[in-house]
Amino acid sequence: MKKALITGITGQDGTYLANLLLEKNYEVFGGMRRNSQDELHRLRVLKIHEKVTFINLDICDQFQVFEAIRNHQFDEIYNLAAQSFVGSSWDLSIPTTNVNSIGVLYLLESIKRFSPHTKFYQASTSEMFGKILEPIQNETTPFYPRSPYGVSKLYSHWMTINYRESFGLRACSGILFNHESPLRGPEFVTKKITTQLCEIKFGSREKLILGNLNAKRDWGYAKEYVKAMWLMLQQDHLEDYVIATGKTTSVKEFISFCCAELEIDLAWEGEGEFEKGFDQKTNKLIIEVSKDYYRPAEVDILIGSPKKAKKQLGWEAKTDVKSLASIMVSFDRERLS
Ligand code: F7E
Repeated sequence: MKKALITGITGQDGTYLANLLLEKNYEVFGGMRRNSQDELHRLRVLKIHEKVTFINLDICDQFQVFEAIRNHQFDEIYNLAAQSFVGSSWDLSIPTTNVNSIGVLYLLESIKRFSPHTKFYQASTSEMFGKILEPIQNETTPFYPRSPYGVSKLYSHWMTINYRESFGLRACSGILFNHESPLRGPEFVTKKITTQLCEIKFGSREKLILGNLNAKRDWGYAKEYVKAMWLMLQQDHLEDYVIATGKTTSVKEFISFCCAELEIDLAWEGEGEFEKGFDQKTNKLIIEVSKDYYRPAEVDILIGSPKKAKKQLGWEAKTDVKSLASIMVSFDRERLS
């Protein structure tokens, strides 16, 4: 039985990955900070909260990391612990850097010293491409991060490469583009849209207030993306991969897919911060823009090339963004009705 540690196990990706590894008969350990005990709700949705062995682990605590890695001698470690909300990273730049950058260094250093056979997966991100330098981003596209989050992740991306090249660590990064699901946190735009549109439909909310409606993202289904993480660690030579669908969609288009699912007949008026969405059946204003949700520096558009992942890992995205919107709306509709 292989032993895997998932840091950030209580998040969307941690939950889906734990489920996948349990199906593959791994002994799954979940790293949790002491104060996150109440955050098992996602694991409960998949009914796996009693199948995971939890260990007290804050990756910002150097000694806890050293000890956990020395004592358990894991076969694989998936580092999904992060301050992952880009929007907060300007206000929280120091804690974001501590967990997203320095925490990763503690993990790499501990593996090097105490458990060099352990394979290591680092959750890198399309946010490292930021102000894109190539229209379609692949593994060789230069980076230009636009947020403290993107910068912090770029540090850990390069550190992972550096430990692989300098010390022969079996470590790699998945450069994952946006990936969503019913288990997505409510602060991210897709989940905010699906939840709040359902509430509007059921009459418990009047308006959905958003930021930049024109931002475009390459959105895939998280449940499929965790499979790519696992595949990366099963290769003979560990390398970094872009994981994406290869298609981009605006926030506004995502809203339209969700409205169609909910049979909301939406009409738009105005532009930019004055853009508004009306329900044509009820004549009510249901969507508004607020500059409060604008970011100090925006990533306008991202499109990833999944070619290398398809060729070398045999991985490709199966769920398109419209089906993803449908899956998320169905879940929220059921939950809120
Ligand atoms: O924003 C725009 C916002 O917060 C998407 C994280 O998982 O994916 C995620 O980062 C876009 C941005 O995700 C609202 O300005 C408009 O352009 O859902 P998001 P993200 O920032 O792309 C990457 C790959 C990660 O690695 C991150 O950890 O939507 N937007 N109005 C809004 N965004 C939010 N959150 N809320 C709004 O009201």
